[in-house]
Amino acid sequence: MKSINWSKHSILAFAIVATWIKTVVVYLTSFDMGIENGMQLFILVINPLSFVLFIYGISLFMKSAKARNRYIIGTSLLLSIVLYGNVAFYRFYNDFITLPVLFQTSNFGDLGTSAAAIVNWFDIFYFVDVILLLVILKFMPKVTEQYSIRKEVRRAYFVLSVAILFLNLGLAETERPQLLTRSFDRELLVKNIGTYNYHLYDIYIQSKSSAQRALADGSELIEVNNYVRANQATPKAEMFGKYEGRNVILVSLESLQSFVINNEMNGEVVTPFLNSLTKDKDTYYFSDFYHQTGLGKTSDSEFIVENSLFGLGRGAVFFTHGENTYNSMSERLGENGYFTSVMHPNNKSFWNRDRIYQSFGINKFYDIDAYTIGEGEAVNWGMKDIPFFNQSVQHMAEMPQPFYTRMITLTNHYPFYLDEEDKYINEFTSNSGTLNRYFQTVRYMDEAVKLFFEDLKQQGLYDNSIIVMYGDHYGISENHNKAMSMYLEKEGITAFDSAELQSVPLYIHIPGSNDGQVIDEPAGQIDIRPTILHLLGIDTSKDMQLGSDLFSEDHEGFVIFRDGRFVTDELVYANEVCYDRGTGEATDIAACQPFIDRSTIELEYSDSIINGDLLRFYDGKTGNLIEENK
Ligand code: GP9
Ligand code: MN
Repeated sequence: MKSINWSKHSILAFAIVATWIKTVVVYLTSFDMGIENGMQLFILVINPLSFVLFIYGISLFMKSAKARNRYIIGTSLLLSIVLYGNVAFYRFYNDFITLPVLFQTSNFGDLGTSAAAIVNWFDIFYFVDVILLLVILKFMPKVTEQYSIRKEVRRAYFVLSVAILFLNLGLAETERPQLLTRSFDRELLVKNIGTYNYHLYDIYIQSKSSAQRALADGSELIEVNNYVRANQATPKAEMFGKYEGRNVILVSLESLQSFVINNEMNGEVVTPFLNSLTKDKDTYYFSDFYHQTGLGKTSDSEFIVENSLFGLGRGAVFFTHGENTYNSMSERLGENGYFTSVMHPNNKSFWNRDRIYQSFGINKFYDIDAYTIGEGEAVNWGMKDIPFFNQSVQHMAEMPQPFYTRMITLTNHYPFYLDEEDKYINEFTSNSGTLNRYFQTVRYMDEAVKLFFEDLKQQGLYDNSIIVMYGDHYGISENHNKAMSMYLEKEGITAFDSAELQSVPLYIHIPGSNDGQVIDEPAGQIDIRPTILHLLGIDTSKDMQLGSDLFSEDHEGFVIFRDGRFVTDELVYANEVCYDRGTGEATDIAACQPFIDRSTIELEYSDSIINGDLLRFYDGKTGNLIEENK
């Protein structure tokens, strides 16, 4: 077998190695990747390789040395520009470029004015591989020789590139399960699959979205509008506007499910404070309330609460449709004189929050940079809830009033780790460490909420606010059914049980209302938007929303899950089986059929609004279609 003559291929080999090394050096010096262990570093080092091999490998198909060399130089220049573009963007925005920002000229307005501060003379380093290639080309005569390459060698080369890609994806999947199906965060994507692959992925997602958008037109909205208008609930007169002008504080309680509320674990109370609220004179507690999220988890719950629409069945709508036109609750409140914000001590680009919050018209995002995390104040995913609440109340004290702020807690997140001093109760005793620890982190969250109420009182913010708290999604997945059945003292967890376990608590706490109740009608996150707006006296009769006011006489106890399951007073539909809620036994599917039909329609309408970006054709003030394409 004839061996490969490396000197002939030296320019190709050199280009690959140079771009590879340069990319890794740039990762480590120009971005804050937060590498936590050897495996993450290893993934970071190999992640540019598959793409670099592939793109330079195309030169192997070129017949003339001139074309080949030109292609290699051109490619290295292009990759350098992409990488450097990200570096410059990152210096300014602390984020990686995503396709839509390239089309948003305002971003570059900002960049332009501070270009001098962003660009340095030593940035020439980012082009070092291009420069070296040019030098080689000039001084190494061999590289200008003509050669042809055997088919098998070429095939082996590309097989290698694909193999490295799969190795990379496999390792990334173990480090960060569901990375590509859920998308999470640009930083995590770059860290795990590399800048170049990330851009391809981003181009794929964004172009899919924009193709669907381009094909849509406003007429699709007529049918949706008819449905929404026919099903909307009239607010109860005595509740509408009853708390006009109050501040609204929404608290997303990470992974909190209802099964721990008013329940014990090995004789210990899990949520003493949240239990007391269920009996409190100023609290409406919804005991049959459900999350309606999909893969987008927290971000889906945010989406549902803000828009009273569903997230998507695939991926995370926060990531795939961050640039759409929305009529969010924040925007409505903003129009009504509210200062609107979100508080969450995490990287701002996580779940693409920084971008979609702009589309929601949210005035300010208090991200990780708005918090000071002292020693011992971080665990698991980041800042602990107690200092988070504490510093957030200080931020609130500075906000113009009335304000609407949405707080997203973090400590009670899988895998539910805590520092010793924050463990108020013992672990549970089952085969699942996850479930065992869950009770402890939930107990910690309960403590955090109690202290939060005290902080609010101390700051004088309590009396004039409405505090709404809800669980964002499940914390214990079906992987822990065995342990769950042990805790619930059941023989096993059926599809019926799993559906009911999707219940999360909802508290609407209104200081001074003196009307506290437990409301056991089925309800879902999609109902939060109209409920709050109506309490504040804001009309939503023209809004394109699928939920309905929980205090309205017309509110229907029918909750649709994102995956097509549903719950009513009497029925649960799961795993294509219709269950009688009273007995938990299967019943005639005919009983469920009308609800199956309606849930299919509602999910479809919600999807069509999002995929077609249809709200750009809708005038929320008049309820009319806007003819011209925005
Ligand atoms: C991340 C936090 C958790 O910022 O909201 O997200 P999740 O994993 O629960 O969707
Ligand atoms: Mn969450």
